[in-house]
Amino acid sequence: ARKTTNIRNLCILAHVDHGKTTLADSLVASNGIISSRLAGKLRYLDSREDEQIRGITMKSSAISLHFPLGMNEYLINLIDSPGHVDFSSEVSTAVRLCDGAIVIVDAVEGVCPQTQVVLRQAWLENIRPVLVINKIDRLIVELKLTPQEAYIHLKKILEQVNAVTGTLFTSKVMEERAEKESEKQGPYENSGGEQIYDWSAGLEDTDDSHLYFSPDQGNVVFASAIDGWGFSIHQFAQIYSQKMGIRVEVLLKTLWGDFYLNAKAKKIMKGAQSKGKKPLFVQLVTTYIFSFIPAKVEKMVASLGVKVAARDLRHSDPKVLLSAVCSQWLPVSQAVLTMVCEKLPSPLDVASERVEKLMSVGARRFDSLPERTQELKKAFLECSNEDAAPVIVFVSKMFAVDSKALPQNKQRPLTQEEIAQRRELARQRHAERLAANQVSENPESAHTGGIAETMEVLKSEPDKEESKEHFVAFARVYSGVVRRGTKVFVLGPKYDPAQALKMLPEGCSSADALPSVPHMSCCTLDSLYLLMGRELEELEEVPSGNVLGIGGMEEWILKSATISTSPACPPFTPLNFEATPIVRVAIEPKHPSEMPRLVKGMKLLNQADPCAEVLIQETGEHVLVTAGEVHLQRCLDDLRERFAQIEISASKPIIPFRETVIRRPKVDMVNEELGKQQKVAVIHQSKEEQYKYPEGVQVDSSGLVTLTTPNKMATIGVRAMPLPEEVTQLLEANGSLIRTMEQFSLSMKEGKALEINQRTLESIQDFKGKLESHLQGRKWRDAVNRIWSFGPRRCGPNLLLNNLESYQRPSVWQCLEGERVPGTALRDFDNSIISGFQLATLSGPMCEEPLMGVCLSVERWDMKLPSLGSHQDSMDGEEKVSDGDSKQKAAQEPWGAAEAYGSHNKRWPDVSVDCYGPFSGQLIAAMKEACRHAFQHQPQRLMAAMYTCEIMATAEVLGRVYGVLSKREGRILQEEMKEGTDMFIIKAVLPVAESFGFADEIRKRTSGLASPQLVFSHWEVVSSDPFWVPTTEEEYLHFGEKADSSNQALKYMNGVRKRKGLYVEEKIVEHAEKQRTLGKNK
Ligand SMILES: Nc1nc2c(ncn2[C@@H]2O[C@H](COP(=O)(O)OP(=O)(O)OP(=O)(O)O)[C@@H](O)[C@H]2O)c(=O)[nH]1
Ligand SMILES: [Mg+2]
Repeated sequence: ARKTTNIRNLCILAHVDHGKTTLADSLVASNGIISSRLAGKLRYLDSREDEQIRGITMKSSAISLHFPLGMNEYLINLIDSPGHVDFSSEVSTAVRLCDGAIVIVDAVEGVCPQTQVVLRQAWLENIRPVLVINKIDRLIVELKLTPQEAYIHLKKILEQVNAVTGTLFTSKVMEERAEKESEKQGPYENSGGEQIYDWSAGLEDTDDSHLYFSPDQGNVVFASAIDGWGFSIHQFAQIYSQKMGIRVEVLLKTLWGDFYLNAKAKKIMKGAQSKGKKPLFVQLVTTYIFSFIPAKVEKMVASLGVKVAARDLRHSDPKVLLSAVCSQWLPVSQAVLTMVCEKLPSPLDVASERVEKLMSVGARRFDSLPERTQELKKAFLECSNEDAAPVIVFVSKMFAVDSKALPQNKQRPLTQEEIAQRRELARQRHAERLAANQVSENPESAHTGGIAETMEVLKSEPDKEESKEHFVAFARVYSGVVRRGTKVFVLGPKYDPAQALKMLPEGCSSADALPSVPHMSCCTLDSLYLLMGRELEELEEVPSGNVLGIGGMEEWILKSATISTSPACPPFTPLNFEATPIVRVAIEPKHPSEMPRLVKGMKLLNQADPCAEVLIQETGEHVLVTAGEVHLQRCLDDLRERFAQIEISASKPIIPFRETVIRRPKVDMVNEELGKQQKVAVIHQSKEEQYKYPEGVQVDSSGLVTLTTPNKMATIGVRAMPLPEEVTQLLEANGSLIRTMEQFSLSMKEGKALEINQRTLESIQDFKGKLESHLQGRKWRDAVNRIWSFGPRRCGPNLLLNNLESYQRPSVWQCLEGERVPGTALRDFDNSIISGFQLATLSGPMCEEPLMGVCLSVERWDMKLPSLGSHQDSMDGEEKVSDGDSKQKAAQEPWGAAEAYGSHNKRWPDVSVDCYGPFSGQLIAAMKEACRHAFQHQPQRLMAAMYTCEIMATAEVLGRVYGVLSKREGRILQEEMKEGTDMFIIKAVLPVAESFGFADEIRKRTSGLASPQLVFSHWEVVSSDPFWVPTTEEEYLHFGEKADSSNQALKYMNGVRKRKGLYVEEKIVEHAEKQRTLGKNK
């Protein structure tokens, strides 16, 4: 069983509750680890208490199984993953270690949002999926479908799933993949002229049919995991081949699809539908399973040779009978594991494209990597177990186990006699205690005795010393053999083999004493484990291609890492996390003295969860960021019960907002066109007039804000404009491209060139083209080429534009230019302007939340030239570079010519520090202030984070669902009937700020029928103006004096300001009343 071709690494993926863990139970039971009677009820891989209580999986866990098939003995490393959207990062950690996946779809619910997500994840990681349509029993018992209806229903579900795969296939990812595949050899033909696809060899065919799910392709199983039965058409083909004397291959091709049996001619014909015949699948398959009439059963049972208990045969509930017969006749584990071994690739079949992706080539060109690194690709492809092969291991997450659970600390399982002995001992002790105490503290225990007592003894014995958390790394070997005691390099995500190879002596190994290299450390692997669900088994060595656990790595690895014996190994590409951590809470210990334990606990939690983030804010608050409410709850439980073991309290969730500006509205708050209303009295002056700008800040009528540094050396003019929505979205979506561009510019500044691969360059070109197409019109002329920076953090959804005509700086798009355009050097302090912009976009003036969708255009930047000569008055040395100046002048003077800025002899030696501090700092502060004022001069709005959710509900509870949604400011996007059911699917969006308790409320109001999953979707402008006060009679009548009754934005804004300890303006309202009286008295 140690042959690499016989290993399958796979995970089970699906939408929440579609039956992953239940199916895993059946597979586990096939190995005798749990009894088959309990399979489906135990949910063995849900080993956490809260997983069992809530009935949902929260952590991925792995188990190794054996499966004999024909002459071969397969080793199957199975990973069960959670389906709830909050835990999708756990899915990412599982998918990374696998070569294939079982995707499950509920036969009633069909394709759900997470089904689409997991299919996408599988594609992105280049792993091959097979499909299980689960809960077939519900079609019989709940929907009461006839065999014919069932066939049509199943066909629809397959179409749905394939539609998702189809869109993935046509998407860019798939195009590239298809391109690569077509270079390889196509299918070969056998003598009969039929095409045969050699799956087991793992060759990719030009034919794309294997990308789709179809029973005749052998990649679909129909199952009822809970009842332990399931089948592929393979099994039926075999049964009928014998019975009817038709070749298995023919049946395989015709059992699914538009074929029917012509009984007279004893032939299978095409065109069942047009001729009104029963398709073969109905006639030979669903008829048996769907019309399970008890009278017929006894005969059938006899003919199948299945043993069914007489009690079950006479059971009045047809479901019991169905399950009793089918689980023996068509055991689900047989069907699923056969499909897995035949259709999923072995570790040897890894595609070269996947290797390059894993090797974290990212935006770089593969051939720009060091030669020794490139050579490692071969090791990946060979997946060799030779001693000479380099060890390459990837750790996708760290999980905490109790020290008691480690095999070293655990006694071997007790034999029957030992258990009996202990039980006796326990009984004696108990009796003694009873006698001693007279009064028993716990009266029940005296009666239960037996097992409970034994459990107590088993538990309490090894538990004397304080239980300590241990971390086990969840990992896979990609090359070489991992042995206990091997010395290895642990490579962090930022490790650069090119840099390291230069620093390290030729041919060194991890056993040598080496100079310290950034992001690399050396350690010894001291414990290796076989992952067996709840149990770990110690191993001496693990060969290539396997999933394993590694103990004792917590000091070296935070969440994930790459381990290798070769320093040329690149760190693996980071995991794709689908979830955006968005729910944050501040955490405090109940007793302040327990702070150190909280800190330690949060550190452990951070390590144990792939997606939770732990931050300490400037205010000293300990903040926990999670993917959603359910995830938050789990993290808090973990902290309380496990990692900190103290009482803690968590703040209300901290809701993130964004700040933006919009175009001046044309209508007022009562929807009347601005300027046309009768202003009966001036109730309020317009905002601009109220707003007092501080000294040194000037604003002209067009909104240009001008500001001078305290030392009067520099003057900056900035204007803020809203970006078109499409542009903001583009910027949001292309953060990683922007980062690559930024890296490129940085390397250019340092005089090196980063080699960017063709594909990335094309994406950047494409991105640029799209930006250009959305930035049209006079206002945006040449804007794309004038982009100075992105922000905040140099890659966010805001733009800094260089609208200084006299300053041509190197473009942010330099990487697209074949050669460097000469003569475009940076002006001194260019970076200060960027930094000021970064600060301004990181926290806005409304409530210090980041900006979004704002363009800040620099239109003036004057610097006073300090007296270079000695004889002149400093004022004479003043030179200007600005738009306001005539162009000729700018062109003539030395400061106008860009090269001059870069020359070193004209730096600012004298002015760099004065009584106002370093000049660059003054410039940064001035730029930041100018941006803030420019922002405030425009109509400001908050943006709220929005969730989307899909709710499934029956017609009766629909009204209540809508009630809850509208109360929480939700909006319905779509409502449709789910085909073949009486359920409605409602798609809605609602603000994250209103979402807490939403899922619970929906569940309660609909008696548990609808249970939505909230997925972060986008940012949306809150339409109300937080600074709004009524200025017309109509507005005044409509909103009343205080005008804050309905101002959601103001509520949000003040909420954030209060939390941050910022000044909360409450004067606006007082002011308003005074104004009004004034107006009336006139
Ligand atoms: N009728 C029916 N119910 C099933 C079947 N398989 C699973 N269930 C039920 O569906 C529910 C969810 O099953 P799980 O196995 O926990 O689902 P899961 O996909 O692991 O869920 P998460 O891990 O939380 O995403 C349980 O109540 C099961 O009893 C099936 O074949 N038929
Ligand atoms: Mg589960």
